[in-house]
Amino acid sequence: MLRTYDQFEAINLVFQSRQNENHRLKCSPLTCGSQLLNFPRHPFPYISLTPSTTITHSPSLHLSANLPLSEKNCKAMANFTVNRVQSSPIEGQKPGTSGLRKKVKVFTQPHYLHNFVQSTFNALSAEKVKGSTLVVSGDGRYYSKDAIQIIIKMAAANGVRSVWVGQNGLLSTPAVSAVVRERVGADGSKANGAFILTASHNPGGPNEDFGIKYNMGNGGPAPEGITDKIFENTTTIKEYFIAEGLPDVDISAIGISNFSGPDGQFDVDVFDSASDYVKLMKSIFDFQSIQKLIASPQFSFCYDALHGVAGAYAKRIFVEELGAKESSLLNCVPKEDFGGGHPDPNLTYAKELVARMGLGNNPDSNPPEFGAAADGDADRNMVLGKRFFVTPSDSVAIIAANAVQAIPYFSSGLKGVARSMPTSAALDVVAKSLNLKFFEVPTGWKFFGNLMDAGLCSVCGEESFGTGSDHIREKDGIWAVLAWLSILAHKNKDNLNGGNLVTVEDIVKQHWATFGRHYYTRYDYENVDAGAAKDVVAHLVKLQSNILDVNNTVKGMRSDVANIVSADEFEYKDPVDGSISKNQGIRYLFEDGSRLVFRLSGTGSEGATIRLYIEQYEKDSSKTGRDSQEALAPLVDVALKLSKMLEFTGRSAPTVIT
Ligand code: VG1
Ligand code: CO
Repeated sequence: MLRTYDQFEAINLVFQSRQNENHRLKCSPLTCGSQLLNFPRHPFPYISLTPSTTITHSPSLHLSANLPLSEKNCKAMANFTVNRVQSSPIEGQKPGTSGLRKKVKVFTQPHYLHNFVQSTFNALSAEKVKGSTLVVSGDGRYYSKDAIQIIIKMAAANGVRSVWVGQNGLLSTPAVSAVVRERVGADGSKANGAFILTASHNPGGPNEDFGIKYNMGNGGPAPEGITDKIFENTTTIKEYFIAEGLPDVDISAIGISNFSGPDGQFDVDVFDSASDYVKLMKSIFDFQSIQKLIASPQFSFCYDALHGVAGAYAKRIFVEELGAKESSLLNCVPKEDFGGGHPDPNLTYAKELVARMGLGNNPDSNPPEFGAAADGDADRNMVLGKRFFVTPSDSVAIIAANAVQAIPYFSSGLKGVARSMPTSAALDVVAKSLNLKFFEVPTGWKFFGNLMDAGLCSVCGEESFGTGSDHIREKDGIWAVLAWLSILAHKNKDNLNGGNLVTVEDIVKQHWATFGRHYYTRYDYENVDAGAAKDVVAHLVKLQSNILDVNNTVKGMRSDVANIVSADEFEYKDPVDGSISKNQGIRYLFEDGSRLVFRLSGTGSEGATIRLYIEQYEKDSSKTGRDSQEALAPLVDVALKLSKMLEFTGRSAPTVIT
């Protein structure tokens, strides 16, 4: 009997044999079980079938068999072709500190996303892309779902073998990193890279930001060598490839869909967004001891996901695994527009949490002992104690100082520690005292990856609420919270049933008493005119050529600051691959260890953001308890006058003070 299926439709075929014997089936293209039987160059081959064989067929499949086939039990398979679409370069696709971030309106113009994705595939080279497994997901912000379908189709057309998508397209940035490093596919495959769809702490929604970045097989952001190549490709692109005839994949349901194209089989694997990450966290921390802390009547906890993707993990980890109350979760339902807020966990934007913790305007009268927040893609963290803010630069230093005792993953010691240049030197003091390798890298997590891959660094952090370790290759907001809970659990292990709780504030103050305190503040001037920002930079660089003059000017402004001993633009030579990154921030270094650092943000999507970082070290433990803005007032004054901030930008105050 001969049956031919020319059109795509979900037909099911089951091979039936009266004699229970093996038969041959003539087909093209065809998959049989999980085995690909696609012979584009050899149409109509014969394959052997047993009565139990499941046949998956594709749109223009021609089947002819000498046996009756019933339409049952087989999954349909779409057959797609590759469409080459003519395109041309679009300006401004240079990835910044962490990927390409632009307004949704920019991303949705014809060819915009396509050009960037194809430029990335081209930068990775066709041989590496063909047959590879790619993770595609993000923080769920507006336009993510459309972008995922486009990337799936482009991946298929570029010969990718499998695309892995977190359910509903949700995966936090750290979870993507964990999935790339740890997850094993149904067929034993591992991921080769990932597109992360996020603009992180930038707002989302039709009038706000979208973003995309590529991560490598180690789970970390593409290094500058690759991002430079991607950008170069965007300036010369002439065409991109996209699958024609591939239907949109339902990313709301867990399961694998199979398709077939000119390069063979193509799968989309939709999986649970949290399980791989939760498993990894359980292998790092002692969940039982954290459970005891959370269960203690002396302790109380709250967590604010600012409607970012962290919500998808917070419930699983803090409530289901660790026993926190549901009511301890704030804004933990991920939303496309982050509820209209700015998903940036700092004292300005995490207003609700700040009030709940007894800080800011309208503080709660009975705040919890511990509070934390995450940004849109859950790689950042802000840690607060009762009426107490922990500076991120202190946070990484405190985690490093306590890691070996409090966190099982580090029990055999730290390989080394690292911080970004503008981050305070609190970590340096810990490294020195514990005799650890220490590295200072430019801003952006991509610079930590090489150190970790080379086994040189275990814990690292940035002043911008980013903390993490070599368990993955991204900063990790929930990891940082678990690290703090572990430290609290460790310090309180003997007094959870009555004794006095060692609080977050106690831990920080004890740290200052031991290591000294780095007073620290950051001023952000957001959405400044780009020309004005360039002028500030040019002015500050010019001043650096004559330190003597600068010191005279500074002394005229304030006599109560130390002398500047050197000034430069930070340059970094990667100790692992020798690559050099220039112009990574303007530094003024003072005799007493104080620093002023100026740099332009690389994550904004409009205008320019000037960041000013101010730091001063106080060793004398009797002087570590001052208010940081008050302690830093003289240096702030000098920084603003020296940079002529008001004159150049017209701004008399920053948008955000941290
Ligand atoms: C900012 C931070 C930087 C961080 C980067 C990405 O960059 O300063 O420390 O690595 O954001 O974080 P910039 O160039 O704007 O200063 V995230 O959470 O946006 O991935
Ligand atoms: Co982020």
